[in-house]
Amino acid sequence: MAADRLKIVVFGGFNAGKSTFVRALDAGARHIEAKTEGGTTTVAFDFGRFETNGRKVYVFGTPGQERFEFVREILARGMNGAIIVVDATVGCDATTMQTYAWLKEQRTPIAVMLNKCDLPGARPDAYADLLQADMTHRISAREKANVRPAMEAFVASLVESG
Ligand SMILES: Nc1nc2c(ncn2[C@@H]2O[C@H](COP(=O)(O)OP(=O)(O)OP(=O)(O)O)[C@@H](O)[C@H]2O)c(=O)[nH]1
Ligand SMILES: [Mg+2]
Repeated sequence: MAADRLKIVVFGGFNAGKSTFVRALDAGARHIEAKTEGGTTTVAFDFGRFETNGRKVYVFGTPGQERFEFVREILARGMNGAIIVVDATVGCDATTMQTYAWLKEQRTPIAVMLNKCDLPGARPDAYADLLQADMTHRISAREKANVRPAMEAFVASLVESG
């Protein structure tokens, strides 16, 4: 693995909070989105970057809608690790489970972010065992203060195992 530069790709179902997660890591993140009734949806990708321990980390958020499978495949090329964002108020959809199986098959290091834990309807414990990842964090992507340490722990694990 190139020690000083890492590519991490963020997967997860529609509306899980992937774009919010990327923005929490980088206030200057870029997003290619379309308007929906309830807000916005990613139609290409999110891009953010940050540095930790002298390493540059490039973060790509994928679109969650099923029809964008081809975009996810393109963004996944050459990644060092994958994040799966789960909306802990609704759980995992079939597309997320397929992505998870595919990442496991490729032996990509995975960190699961059980998201929206700030909401009263969140049931992270119900989904924690469903996806066996290298690490699992309970977060709110709206809180930068818990997103950054979760990501730094994942980067550290990639560097150690790499
Ligand atoms: N309460 C709460 N809302 C969140 C959290 N994370 C994301 N949201 C909200 O959930 C909605 C969807 O967030 P996005 O970040 O756009 O979700 P996404 O996974 O990128 O969605 P797609 O690109 O359409 O797949 C937005 O209204 C966010 O503000 C969270 O941790 N807590
Ligand atoms: Mg998005």
